[in-house]
Amino acid sequence: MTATIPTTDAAQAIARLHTDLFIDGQWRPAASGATFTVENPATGAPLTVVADGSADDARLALAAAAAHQADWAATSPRSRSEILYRAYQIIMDRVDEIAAVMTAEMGKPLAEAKGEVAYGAEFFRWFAEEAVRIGGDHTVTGDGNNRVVVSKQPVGPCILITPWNFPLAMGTRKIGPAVAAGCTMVFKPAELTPLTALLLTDILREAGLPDGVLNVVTTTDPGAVVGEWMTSGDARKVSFTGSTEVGKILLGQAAGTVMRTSMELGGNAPFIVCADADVDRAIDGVMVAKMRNMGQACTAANRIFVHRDVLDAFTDKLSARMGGLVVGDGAAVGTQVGPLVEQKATDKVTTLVDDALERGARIVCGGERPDGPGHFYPPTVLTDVDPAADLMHTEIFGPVAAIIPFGTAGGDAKSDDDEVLRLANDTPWGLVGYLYTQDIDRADRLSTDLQVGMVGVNTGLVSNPAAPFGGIKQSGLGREGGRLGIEEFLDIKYVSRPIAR
Ligand code: TXE
Repeated sequence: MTATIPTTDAAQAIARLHTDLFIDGQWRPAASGATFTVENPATGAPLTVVADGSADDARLALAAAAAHQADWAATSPRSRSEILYRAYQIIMDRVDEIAAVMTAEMGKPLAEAKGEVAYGAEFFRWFAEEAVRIGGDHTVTGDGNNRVVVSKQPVGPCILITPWNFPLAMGTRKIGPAVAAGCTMVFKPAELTPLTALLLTDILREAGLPDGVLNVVTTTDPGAVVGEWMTSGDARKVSFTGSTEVGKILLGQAAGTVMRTSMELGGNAPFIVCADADVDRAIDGVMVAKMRNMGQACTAANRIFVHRDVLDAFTDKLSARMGGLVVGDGAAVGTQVGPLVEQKATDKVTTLVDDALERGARIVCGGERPDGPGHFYPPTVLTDVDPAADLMHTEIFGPVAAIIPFGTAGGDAKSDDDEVLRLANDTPWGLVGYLYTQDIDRADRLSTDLQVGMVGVNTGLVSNPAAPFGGIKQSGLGREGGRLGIEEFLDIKYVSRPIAR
């Protein structure tokens, strides 16, 4: 396939990439011959073209996954573990190359991309270790007459669908446990960022993953490709990370075959700064929770609730930090904030900020969209945001810190906590919450009563391969990572046997 080769550092890596579909161990063009162009969001320049798969390609991919399931399930946990560990090592040996590709297609600054590569690789190392620890259970029935052996088996062929915001880590977080558990897979990466996924595919192949275990279909028609997989009856599980809207479509389709589902959907994270918080520490935390990935994370601090006692200090310090960030092409030395992923994203952020301003919010810094190429939005701080503003009820997915004051100056701490809990929980989402306080009892109470799956106490970063990532309410179903991550890819079976006496 011909490709437009850019003149950046990523060019050589992209030129070496396979850009076809990967089905049954073979790179092959889409059956229709169609391709689509991947662009650099910092410049709008084309990077390369990749195969644009259709339902026909999807059918072949799932057929390959189904055909190899039994053999793959019969491999030893140790051999699956070794493949993952080799892939982990290859990724770590090629951090710079993978990060360059990721930055070129997605926009995040190179330093962040390298951090994601290390984070993403760690899922392979973690699940290499979990692969050999898939245990079971054994008991004797109450009457003493039967032995019950509970074992775990791979659920079967899995559908993996990833978003564009963490092009490597969202893939490894799903592929790692699926490989460890002994599941075959069909994998559809986001159409905005297929290149990192294709590089990862090549790495897994190099690490020794057998043909047919991982089948990859890139496409601009996810509804058709994934719809084919969801309705065919051959897939036994879907693991999705993306918008709540698409998650609901998939849940509806999954009902048709009663397929197992893992859904990592949107968030609307509250970031709570209590009156007794260490403000400097809270600023460090919010810079991570808000600005990582230019705010394009489901864990992003969407609503920053600041107690009136520390409001001025927090707002001043935050706007000084945000205003000093260097915005530019993620590939350029010194860039701290890259572009958003596409034009639609900058338009969405602009609309949300305009709505907040119309409802009385004030801009403390930023807010002016620059002219020129690339999908840039400046780091922006808004204060006095009305809890009814649209950005309080939508994922901003951009570098906009929205501050909502709470509590009464020098007021009763208990009623202040009640107020902020009510505001924080007033959302259909429940992925993560952050809170800053130096009072251990308050931390315990707020973390207990926040309606979320994850809480960061005096930290702005909760993602960790050792922890079970996931949310409650409309943020999703299931957990990824940690000891629980592999369970999502395992079925439970018990065998009952009379005890011969
Ligand atoms: O998500 P989509 P988009 C949120 C965030 C963002 C908004 C829109 O608020 O602004 O969603 O982003 C695939 N059947 N998150 O439009 O469409 C798609 O190809 C099957 C939060 O990019 O959900 C991609 O692979 N799959 C989220 C994946 O779904 C379909 C990360 C995600 O894209 C499909 C991303 C269909 N009908 C966005 N339609 C997070 N949890 O971090 C699309 N897809």
